[in-house]
Amino acid sequence: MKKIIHVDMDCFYAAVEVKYNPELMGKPLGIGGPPNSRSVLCTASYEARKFGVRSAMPSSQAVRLCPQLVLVPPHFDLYKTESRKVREILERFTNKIEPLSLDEAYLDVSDCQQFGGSATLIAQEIRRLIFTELNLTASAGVAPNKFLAKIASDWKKPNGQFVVRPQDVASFVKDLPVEKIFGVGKVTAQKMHDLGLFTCGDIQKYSVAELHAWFGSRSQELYDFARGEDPREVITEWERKSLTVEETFNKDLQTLEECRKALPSLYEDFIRRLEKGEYQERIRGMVIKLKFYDFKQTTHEEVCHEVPSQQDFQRLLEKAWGRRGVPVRLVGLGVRLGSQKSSTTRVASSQLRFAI
Ligand code: TTP
Ligand code: MG
Repeated sequence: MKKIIHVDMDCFYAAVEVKYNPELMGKPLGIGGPPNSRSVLCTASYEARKFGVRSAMPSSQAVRLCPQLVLVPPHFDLYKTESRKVREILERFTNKIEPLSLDEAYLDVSDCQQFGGSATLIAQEIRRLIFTELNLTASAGVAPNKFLAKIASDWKKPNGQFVVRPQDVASFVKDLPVEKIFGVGKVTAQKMHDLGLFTCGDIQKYSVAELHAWFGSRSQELYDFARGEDPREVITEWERKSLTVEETFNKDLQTLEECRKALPSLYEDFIRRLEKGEYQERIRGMVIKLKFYDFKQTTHEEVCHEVPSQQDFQRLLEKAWGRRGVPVRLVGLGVRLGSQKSSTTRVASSQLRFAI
Protein backbone atom coordinates (compact mmCIF):
# COMPACT_ATOMS: atom_id res chain seq x y z
CA MET A 1 0.00 0.00 0.00
CA LYS A 2 1.51 3.30 -1.12
CA LYS A 3 1.32 6.64 0.69
CA ILE A 4 0.89 9.48 -1.78
CA ILE A 5 0.62 13.19 -1.06
CA HIS A 6 -0.62 15.67 -3.65
CA VAL A 7 0.41 19.25 -2.81
CA ASP A 8 -1.33 22.12 -4.62
CA MET A 9 -0.56 25.76 -3.88
CA ASP A 10 -3.54 28.04 -3.22
CA CYS A 11 -4.30 30.58 -5.97
CA PHE A 12 -0.61 30.34 -6.71
CA TYR A 13 0.18 33.21 -9.11
CA ALA A 14 -2.10 35.57 -7.16
CA ALA A 15 -0.57 34.54 -3.82
CA VAL A 16 2.94 35.17 -5.15
CA GLU A 17 1.93 38.63 -6.36
CA VAL A 18 0.56 39.44 -2.89
CA LYS A 19 3.77 38.17 -1.30
CA TYR A 20 5.86 40.57 -3.36
CA ASN A 21 3.37 43.43 -3.00
CA PRO A 22 1.51 43.15 0.34
CA GLU A 23 -0.68 46.14 -0.57
CA LEU A 24 -2.62 43.71 -2.73
CA MET A 25 -3.59 41.60 0.27
CA GLY A 26 -7.33 41.13 0.72
CA LYS A 27 -8.13 42.70 -2.64
CA PRO A 28 -9.96 40.92 -5.46
CA LEU A 29 -7.06 40.13 -7.74
CA GLY A 30 -6.84 38.77 -11.28
CA ILE A 31 -3.59 37.75 -12.96
CA GLY A 32 -3.71 38.63 -16.64
CA GLY A 33 -3.66 41.38 -19.24
CA PRO A 34 -5.94 44.46 -19.37
CA PRO A 35 -9.66 44.15 -20.22
CA ASN A 36 -9.28 45.87 -23.58
CA SER A 37 -6.87 43.14 -24.71
CA ARG A 38 -7.87 39.62 -25.70
CA SER A 39 -6.13 38.35 -22.59
CA VAL A 40 -7.56 35.65 -20.33
CA LEU A 41 -6.85 35.33 -16.60
CA CYS A 42 -4.23 32.85 -15.38
CA THR A 43 -5.90 32.82 -11.98
CA ALA A 44 -7.80 34.92 -9.45
CA SER A 45 -7.57 35.46 -5.69
CA TYR A 46 -10.27 33.94 -3.51
CA GLU A 47 -11.72 37.44 -2.96
CA ALA A 48 -12.23 37.71 -6.73
CA ARG A 49 -13.62 34.18 -7.01
CA LYS A 50 -16.54 35.27 -4.80
CA PHE A 51 -17.67 37.33 -7.79
CA GLY A 52 -17.47 34.35 -10.11
CA VAL A 53 -14.06 35.32 -11.55
CA ARG A 54 -12.15 32.22 -12.68
CA SER A 55 -8.96 31.01 -14.42
CA ALA A 56 -9.10 31.15 -18.23
CA MET A 57 -11.85 33.79 -18.17
CA PRO A 58 -11.34 36.79 -20.50
CA SER A 59 -10.17 39.83 -18.49
CA SER A 60 -13.02 41.85 -19.98
CA GLN A 61 -15.62 39.44 -18.61
CA ALA A 62 -13.86 39.30 -15.22
CA VAL A 63 -14.02 43.09 -14.88
CA ARG A 64 -17.70 43.06 -15.76
CA LEU A 65 -18.35 40.54 -12.96
CA CYS A 66 -16.11 42.34 -10.48
CA PRO A 67 -15.61 46.05 -11.39
CA GLN A 68 -13.15 46.63 -8.50
CA LEU A 69 -10.93 43.76 -9.74
CA VAL A 70 -7.22 44.61 -9.56
CA LEU A 71 -5.54 43.21 -12.66
CA VAL A 72 -1.84 42.37 -12.42
CA PRO A 73 0.18 41.14 -15.42
CA PRO A 74 1.89 37.78 -14.81
CA HIS A 75 5.50 37.60 -13.59
CA PHE A 76 6.53 34.09 -14.51
CA ASP A 77 10.06 34.47 -13.16
CA LEU A 78 8.67 35.10 -9.68
CA TYR A 79 6.42 32.04 -9.93
CA LYS A 80 9.35 29.91 -11.02
CA THR A 81 11.48 31.18 -8.16
CA GLU A 82 8.80 30.43 -5.57
CA SER A 83 8.09 27.08 -7.19
CA ARG A 84 11.75 26.11 -6.78
CA LYS A 85 11.60 27.06 -3.10
CA VAL A 86 8.52 24.88 -2.61
CA ARG A 87 10.35 22.08 -4.39
CA GLU A 88 13.28 22.48 -2.01
CA ILE A 89 10.92 22.00 0.95
CA LEU A 90 9.36 18.90 -0.63
CA GLU A 91 12.81 17.41 -1.17
CA ARG A 92 13.40 17.38 2.59
CA PHE A 93 10.96 14.48 2.77
CA THR A 94 11.55 12.40 -0.37
CA ASN A 95 13.14 12.38 -3.82
CA LYS A 96 10.12 10.68 -5.31
CA ILE A 97 8.49 13.87 -6.50
CA GLU A 98 6.46 14.30 -9.68
CA PRO A 99 5.77 17.95 -10.50
CA LEU A 100 2.64 18.50 -12.58
CA SER A 101 3.08 22.23 -12.97
CA LEU A 102 4.75 25.09 -11.12
CA ASP A 103 2.23 24.80 -8.31
CA GLU A 104 1.46 21.13 -7.81
CA ALA A 105 3.29 17.88 -7.27
CA TYR A 106 2.84 14.30 -6.18
CA LEU A 107 5.09 12.85 -3.52
CA ASP A 108 5.48 9.16 -2.78
CA VAL A 109 6.30 9.10 0.95
CA SER A 110 5.84 5.35 1.39
CA ASP A 111 9.47 4.97 2.46
CA CYS A 112 9.80 8.25 4.35
CA GLN A 113 10.78 7.64 7.98
CA GLN A 114 9.99 11.08 9.34
CA PHE A 115 6.99 11.56 11.66
CA GLY A 116 6.85 7.83 12.26
CA GLY A 117 6.07 7.40 8.58
CA SER A 118 2.71 9.21 8.94
CA ALA A 119 1.82 10.75 5.56
CA THR A 120 -0.80 12.91 7.30
CA LEU A 121 1.79 14.46 9.61
CA ILE A 122 4.29 14.84 6.75
CA ALA A 123 1.69 16.72 4.69
CA GLN A 124 0.92 18.93 7.68
CA GLU A 125 4.62 19.69 8.15
CA ILE A 126 5.10 20.46 4.43
CA ARG A 127 2.24 22.95 4.57
CA ARG A 128 3.56 24.48 7.81
CA LEU A 129 7.02 24.95 6.27
CA ILE A 130 5.58 26.47 3.08
CA PHE A 131 3.67 28.93 5.22
CA THR A 132 6.38 29.87 7.70
CA GLU A 133 9.30 29.94 5.25
CA LEU A 134 7.61 31.18 2.07
CA ASN A 135 4.57 33.06 3.36
CA LEU A 136 2.36 31.09 0.94
CA THR A 137 -0.34 28.54 1.62
CA ALA A 138 -0.81 25.10 0.13
CA SER A 139 -3.48 22.43 0.30
CA ALA A 140 -2.74 18.73 0.36
CA GLY A 141 -4.42 15.41 -0.29
CA VAL A 142 -3.17 12.21 1.29
CA ALA A 143 -4.26 8.85 -0.13
CA PRO A 144 -3.06 5.39 -1.17
CA ASN A 145 -2.69 6.53 -4.82
CA LYS A 146 -2.32 9.52 -7.15
CA PHE A 147 -5.90 9.60 -8.39
CA LEU A 148 -7.38 9.90 -4.89
CA ALA A 149 -4.65 12.19 -3.54
CA LYS A 150 -5.31 14.74 -6.28
CA ILE A 151 -9.03 14.78 -5.63
CA ALA A 152 -8.42 15.00 -1.88
CA SER A 153 -6.18 18.07 -2.18
CA ASP A 154 -9.14 19.95 -3.61
CA TRP A 155 -11.49 18.90 -0.81
CA LYS A 156 -10.37 21.37 1.89
CA LYS A 157 -9.01 24.18 -0.28
CA PRO A 158 -7.71 26.76 0.51
CA ASN A 159 -5.09 26.04 3.19
CA GLY A 160 -6.43 22.66 4.19
CA GLN A 161 -5.79 18.98 3.79
CA PHE A 162 -7.86 15.87 3.46
CA VAL A 163 -6.87 12.27 4.08
CA VAL A 164 -8.40 9.24 2.37
CA ARG A 165 -7.40 6.27 4.51
CA PRO A 166 -7.26 2.87 2.78
CA GLN A 167 -10.36 1.74 4.70
CA ASP A 168 -12.27 4.84 3.53
CA VAL A 169 -11.61 4.43 -0.21
CA ALA A 170 -14.82 2.56 -1.04
CA SER A 171 -17.12 5.08 0.63
CA PHE A 172 -15.08 8.01 -0.75
CA VAL A 173 -15.49 6.97 -4.39
CA LYS A 174 -19.07 5.73 -4.24
CA ASP A 175 -20.69 9.14 -4.73
CA LEU A 176 -17.80 10.76 -6.55
CA PRO A 177 -19.01 12.43 -9.80
CA VAL A 178 -17.55 10.87 -12.96
CA GLU A 179 -16.09 14.28 -13.88
CA LYS A 180 -13.56 13.79 -11.08
CA ILE A 181 -12.04 10.73 -12.76
CA PHE A 182 -8.61 11.39 -14.19
CA GLY A 183 -8.81 11.82 -17.97
CA VAL A 184 -12.59 12.17 -18.12
CA GLY A 185 -13.19 15.46 -19.92
CA LYS A 186 -16.42 17.08 -20.99
CA VAL A 187 -16.97 14.73 -23.94
CA THR A 188 -16.59 11.48 -22.00
CA ALA A 189 -18.57 12.87 -19.05
CA GLN A 190 -21.47 13.71 -21.36
CA LYS A 191 -21.34 10.27 -22.90
CA MET A 192 -21.41 8.76 -19.41
CA HIS A 193 -24.41 10.88 -18.43
CA ASP A 194 -26.22 9.75 -21.57
CA LEU A 195 -25.61 6.19 -20.41
CA GLY A 196 -26.93 6.96 -16.93
CA LEU A 197 -23.49 6.98 -15.31
CA PHE A 198 -23.13 9.92 -12.93
CA THR A 199 -20.95 8.62 -10.11
CA CYS A 200 -18.12 6.14 -9.68
CA GLY A 201 -20.68 3.97 -7.91
CA ASP A 202 -22.69 3.85 -11.15
CA ILE A 203 -19.63 2.72 -13.13
CA GLN A 204 -18.90 0.01 -10.55
CA LYS A 205 -22.04 -1.81 -11.65
CA TYR A 206 -20.45 -2.77 -14.97
CA SER A 207 -17.77 -5.29 -15.95
CA VAL A 208 -14.65 -4.40 -17.92
CA ALA A 209 -16.18 -6.07 -20.97
CA GLU A 210 -19.34 -3.98 -20.70
CA LEU A 211 -17.33 -0.79 -20.25
CA HIS A 212 -15.20 -1.79 -23.23
CA ALA A 213 -18.22 -1.69 -25.50
CA TRP A 214 -18.71 1.97 -24.55
CA PHE A 215 -15.24 3.30 -23.83
CA GLY A 216 -12.88 1.03 -25.75
CA SER A 217 -9.28 0.82 -24.60
CA ARG A 218 -9.89 2.98 -21.55
CA SER A 219 -12.26 0.46 -19.99
CA GLN A 220 -9.81 -1.19 -17.57
CA GLU A 221 -8.61 2.17 -16.35
CA LEU A 222 -12.18 3.39 -15.79
CA TYR A 223 -13.03 0.14 -14.02
CA ASP A 224 -10.08 0.66 -11.64
CA PHE A 225 -10.56 4.39 -11.04
CA ALA A 226 -14.26 3.86 -10.27
CA ARG A 227 -13.12 1.57 -7.43
CA GLY A 228 -10.55 4.09 -6.22
CA GLU A 229 -7.67 2.02 -7.57
CA ASP A 230 -4.79 3.57 -9.49
CA PRO A 231 -1.58 1.67 -10.22
CA ARG A 232 0.29 4.69 -11.63
CA GLU A 233 3.66 5.30 -10.01
CA VAL A 234 4.94 8.72 -9.00
CA ILE A 235 7.26 9.54 -11.91
CA THR A 236 10.16 11.84 -11.11
CA GLU A 237 11.22 14.41 -13.73
CA TRP A 238 14.16 12.25 -14.79
CA GLU A 239 11.91 9.31 -15.48
CA ARG A 240 9.41 11.25 -17.58
CA LYS A 241 9.81 10.14 -21.17
CA SER A 242 7.34 12.36 -22.96
CA LEU A 243 5.03 15.31 -22.63
CA THR A 244 1.89 15.19 -24.73
CA VAL A 245 -1.50 16.83 -24.78
CA GLU A 246 -4.53 15.40 -26.52
CA GLU A 247 -8.18 16.04 -27.14
CA THR A 248 -11.08 13.76 -27.95
CA PHE A 249 -13.67 15.43 -30.11
CA ASN A 250 -17.41 15.45 -29.67
CA LYS A 251 -17.85 14.68 -33.35
CA ASP A 252 -15.20 12.89 -35.39
CA LEU A 253 -13.09 15.22 -37.54
CA GLN A 254 -13.88 14.26 -41.12
CA THR A 255 -11.07 15.89 -43.08
CA LEU A 256 -7.42 16.83 -42.80
CA GLU A 257 -8.50 20.46 -42.79
CA GLU A 258 -10.66 19.90 -39.72
CA CYS A 259 -7.75 18.18 -37.97
CA ARG A 260 -5.51 21.14 -38.84
CA LYS A 261 -7.93 23.51 -37.16
CA ALA A 262 -7.63 21.51 -33.95
CA LEU A 263 -3.89 22.15 -33.68
CA PRO A 264 -3.68 25.78 -32.44
CA SER A 265 -5.50 25.25 -29.13
CA LEU A 266 -3.67 21.96 -28.50
CA TYR A 267 -0.38 23.68 -29.29
CA GLU A 268 -1.13 26.48 -26.85
CA ASP A 269 -1.87 23.97 -24.11
CA PHE A 270 1.29 22.05 -24.95
CA ILE A 271 3.50 25.15 -24.74
CA ARG A 272 1.97 26.08 -21.38
CA ARG A 273 2.72 22.66 -19.93
CA LEU A 274 6.17 22.55 -21.49
CA GLU A 275 7.13 25.87 -19.93
CA LYS A 276 5.70 24.99 -16.55
CA GLY A 277 7.77 21.84 -16.35
CA GLU A 278 10.93 23.42 -17.78
CA TYR A 279 11.44 20.50 -20.17
CA GLN A 280 12.85 22.44 -23.14
CA GLU A 281 16.42 21.26 -22.64
CA ARG A 282 15.40 17.63 -22.73
CA ILE A 283 13.46 17.57 -26.02
CA ARG A 284 14.57 14.69 -28.24
CA GLY A 285 11.66 14.19 -30.63
CA MET A 286 8.25 15.49 -31.64
CA VAL A 287 5.23 13.33 -32.07
CA ILE A 288 1.67 13.51 -33.32
CA LYS A 289 -0.92 10.94 -32.37
CA LEU A 290 -4.23 10.26 -34.10
CA LYS A 291 -6.97 7.96 -32.97
CA PHE A 292 -9.40 7.13 -35.73
CA TYR A 293 -13.16 6.62 -35.60
CA ASP A 294 -12.61 2.86 -35.13
CA PHE A 295 -10.27 3.41 -32.12
CA LYS A 296 -7.22 2.30 -34.10
CA GLN A 297 -4.40 4.72 -33.58
CA THR A 298 -1.20 5.84 -35.22
CA THR A 299 1.69 8.06 -34.21
CA HIS A 300 4.22 9.88 -36.33
CA GLU A 301 7.47 10.93 -34.77
CA GLU A 302 10.54 12.87 -35.88
CA VAL A 303 13.78 13.73 -34.16
CA CYS A 304 14.17 17.28 -32.87
CA HIS A 305 16.07 19.03 -30.11
CA GLU A 306 14.18 22.28 -29.88
CA VAL A 307 10.63 23.30 -29.13
CA PRO A 308 8.69 22.27 -32.26
CA SER A 309 6.68 24.95 -34.06
CA GLN A 310 3.03 24.67 -34.99
CA GLN A 311 4.16 24.17 -38.60
CA ASP A 312 6.21 21.15 -37.50
CA PHE A 313 3.10 19.57 -36.05
CA GLN A 314 1.12 20.46 -39.20
CA ARG A 315 3.67 18.52 -41.23
CA LEU A 316 3.55 15.53 -38.89
CA LEU A 317 -0.23 15.64 -38.92
CA GLU A 318 -0.33 15.43 -42.73
CA LYS A 319 1.86 12.34 -42.65
CA ALA A 320 -0.07 10.61 -39.87
CA TRP A 321 -3.45 11.44 -41.38
CA GLY A 322 -2.35 10.35 -44.84
CA ARG A 323 -1.81 6.80 -43.61
CA ARG A 324 -5.54 6.17 -43.47
CA GLY A 325 -7.44 9.31 -44.47
CA VAL A 326 -10.49 8.38 -42.39
CA PRO A 327 -12.37 10.32 -39.64
CA VAL A 328 -10.42 11.11 -36.51
CA ARG A 329 -11.73 11.10 -32.93
CA LEU A 330 -8.60 12.16 -31.06
CA VAL A 331 -5.60 14.34 -31.86
CA GLY A 332 -2.56 14.45 -29.60
CA LEU A 333 0.77 16.22 -29.94
CA GLY A 334 3.89 16.49 -27.87
CA VAL A 335 7.56 15.73 -27.44
CA ARG A 336 9.75 12.83 -26.38
CA LEU A 337 12.11 13.70 -23.57
CA GLY A 338 15.60 12.48 -22.84
CA SER A 339 17.56 12.61 -19.63
CA GLN A 340 19.18 15.82 -18.45
CA LYS A 341 22.57 14.15 -18.73
CA SER A 342 22.54 13.52 -22.46
CA SER A 343 21.33 17.07 -23.00
CA THR A 344 24.46 18.38 -21.27
CA THR A 345 26.59 16.10 -23.44
CA ARG A 346 24.93 17.49 -26.55
CA VAL A 347 25.58 21.09 -25.53
CA ALA A 348 29.14 20.24 -24.59
CA SER A 349 29.89 18.59 -27.94
CA SER A 350 28.43 21.46 -29.94
CA GLN A 351 30.50 23.90 -27.91
CA LEU A 352 33.52 21.77 -28.61
CA ARG A 353 32.88 21.94 -32.34
CA PHE A 354 32.53 25.66 -32.03
CA ALA A 355 35.84 25.92 -30.20
CA ILE A 356 37.62 23.92 -32.90
P1 TTP B 1 -4.38 25.94 -10.23
O1 TTP B 1 -3.74 25.14 -9.15
O2 TTP B 1 -5.41 25.30 -11.07
O3 TTP B 1 -5.07 27.23 -9.60
P2 TTP B 1 -4.61 28.14 -8.42
O4 TTP B 1 -3.37 27.64 -7.74
O5 TTP B 1 -4.51 29.54 -8.94
O6 TTP B 1 -5.84 28.08 -7.44
P3 TTP B 1 -6.30 26.89 -6.45
O7 TTP B 1 -6.23 27.49 -5.07
O8 TTP B 1 -7.68 26.56 -6.86
O9 TTP B 1 -5.32 25.77 -6.64
O10 TTP B 1 -3.27 26.52 -11.20
C1 TTP B 1 -2.02 26.94 -10.72
C2 TTP B 1 -1.51 28.15 -11.48
O11 TTP B 1 -1.43 27.84 -12.87
C3 TTP B 1 -2.42 29.35 -11.35
O12 TTP B 1 -2.11 30.14 -10.21
C4 TTP B 1 -2.19 30.06 -12.65
C5 TTP B 1 -1.81 28.97 -13.64
N1 TTP B 1 -2.96 28.68 -14.54
C6 TTP B 1 -3.03 29.32 -15.78
O13 TTP B 1 -2.12 30.07 -16.14
N2 TTP B 1 -4.12 29.08 -16.58
C7 TTP B 1 -5.15 28.24 -16.21
O14 TTP B 1 -6.11 28.06 -16.96
C8 TTP B 1 -5.06 27.58 -14.93
C9 TTP B 1 -6.16 26.65 -14.48
C10 TTP B 1 -3.96 27.83 -14.14
MG1 MG C 1 -3.21 25.62 -7.16
